[in-house]
Amino acid sequence: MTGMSRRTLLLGGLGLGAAALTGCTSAPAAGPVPSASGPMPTLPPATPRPGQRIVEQVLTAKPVTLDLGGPTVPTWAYGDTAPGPLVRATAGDFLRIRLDNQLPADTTIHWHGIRLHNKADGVPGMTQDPVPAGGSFTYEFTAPDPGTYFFHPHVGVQLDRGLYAPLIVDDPNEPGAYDAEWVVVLDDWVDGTGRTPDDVLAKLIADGGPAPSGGMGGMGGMGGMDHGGHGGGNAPQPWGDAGDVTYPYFLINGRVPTAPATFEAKPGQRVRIRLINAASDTIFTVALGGHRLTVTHGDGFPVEPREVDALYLGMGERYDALVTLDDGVFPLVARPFGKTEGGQGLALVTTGSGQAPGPDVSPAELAGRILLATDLRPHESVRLPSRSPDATAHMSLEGSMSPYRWGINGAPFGQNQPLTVREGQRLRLNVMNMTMMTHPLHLHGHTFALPTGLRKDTVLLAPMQSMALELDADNVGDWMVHCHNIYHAEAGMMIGLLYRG
Ligand SMILES: [Cu+2]
Repeated sequence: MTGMSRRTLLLGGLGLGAAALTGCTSAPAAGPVPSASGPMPTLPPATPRPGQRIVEQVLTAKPVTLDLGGPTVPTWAYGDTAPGPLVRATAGDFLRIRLDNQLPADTTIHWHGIRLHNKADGVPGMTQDPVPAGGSFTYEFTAPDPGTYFFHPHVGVQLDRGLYAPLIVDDPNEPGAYDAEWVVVLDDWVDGTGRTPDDVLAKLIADGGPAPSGGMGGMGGMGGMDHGGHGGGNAPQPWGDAGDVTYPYFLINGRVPTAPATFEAKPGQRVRIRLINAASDTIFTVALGGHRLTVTHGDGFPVEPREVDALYLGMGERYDALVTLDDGVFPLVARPFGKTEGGQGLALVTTGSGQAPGPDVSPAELAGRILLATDLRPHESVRLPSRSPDATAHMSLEGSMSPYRWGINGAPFGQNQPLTVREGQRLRLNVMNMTMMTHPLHLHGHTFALPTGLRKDTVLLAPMQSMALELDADNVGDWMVHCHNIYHAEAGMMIGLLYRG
């Protein structure tokens, strides 16, 4: 396929987006289908192919009062629960999801981790206009890759409300050698407890003091070193200072640990656990008491299976793990890393009789072997082909608590120079974390390869850590690269990655 016809396909997608904006939900006739035989992988189609299975769903974002298992909180959610309704498809399906915005604010949906058509990516001001209060927008895209994903707004700090839900893309070629599957969504909760996430951000900025005049001049280089304000030096390894916000609750599947969600199974059954960290400011250490977990997928992509006692999940990360269940009642714990208030996240796994563990239970596995993404190797089927980079881009993660400002390459988003790439290039991103905090770095529309070859879309970068990430520029559009601490992102720790001809 020539570059010209590839561009034609993209323009077809633009037209579709405009139709959806005006409320027209009928799909235009399918355009030309890109050939699969070219040197480049095909673009994810923007319109359904003849015969393609279509998954349709309506999501209503609205104010709601949620019962977290005792505490009741006014918040915003997709429907009447948080996490919101599961969206489930099979790889290759076409998703047509209408967002009805009943919030008193603009919103969008970002389909986190999906290699989708750019116009469905949900970034206001970059891939679409925000969906106004009372408005609706239909997201239409093919989900090309199986895996565990989730979705959330890409507006302000709305992610830290109840606006998140899992998106599971099944693999038609996977045998599914397990008896049950559990989707486990982790969250840190503050909304409706006397503060909203907007209040939290305003206070972080106010407590950080006035910004120096003259813009971001102080942000470069070691600007992050003045982030010593809350005990980073004494925090346990490996993540140092891992969060800015004190939360009253940590939730698993929307429940506090005194009224936990319960998963039931039979002893000896093999379960696939799909873990999603939908938190805004919290890295979790996850363990299932009395069990070891065999990690099989990271951010949706298969890995060489690895048995661990526990694993870290940064904000926006997902892992799948298999476990063969013992007989009894067991705690599934999500321990917030480096936080001393608010307890922990807890769910129960019940296969027989036994005393339910208390909300503060501390399984021995939390002190065992804890998986880092850098310990994993990719499954050979998803390893990027060996190739020298055609281009290199540098990303310096910078910022400080006082003033509360975060940025990339010397300036906050909107003032920094976007990264650029040409279609077809292998791009090396040399990322340097120049701060004393850990940041989960997330790339839209692609997965990158770690130096080990591990394919991910979100990776934790420890204080002062550098990492070379590689990606194939196979999805034309304007994309974001950003910290998935939503407060850092909103304070400026984002940068564009734009395809240029
Ligand atoms: Cu960050």
